[in-house]
Amino acid sequence: MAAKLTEGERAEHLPALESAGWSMVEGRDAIRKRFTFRTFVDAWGFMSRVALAAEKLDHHPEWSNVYRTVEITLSTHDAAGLTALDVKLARRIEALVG
Ligand code: HBI
Repeated sequence: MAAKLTEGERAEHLPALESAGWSMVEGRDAIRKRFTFRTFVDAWGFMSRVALAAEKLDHHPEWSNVYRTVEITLSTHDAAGLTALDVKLARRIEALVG
């Protein structure tokens, strides 16, 4: 089972994700980002690509879509908090948006 990120690992990995727009969710050990696209179809295409990336990692986002926005929350349920898997998936998502 994945272990929760240590303070050192958080200091190493979270700043870059925060610069990319991810932030800690209040009251939870989780990170969240809202993506806005030009159209609903662009948002849906993004979700399809994220779904495939998530499936490959066997790590699945909590997310919602409203028209052309997609809000993604990442946390590892098995560990009840952030693990390296969340960092990995967040990075892959960033690579997908370019
Ligand atoms: N996705 N985000 C997230 N967190 C998990 O703990 C998780 C998951 N997807 C699959 C998964 N765990 C399974 O490996 C376990 O439920 C068996």
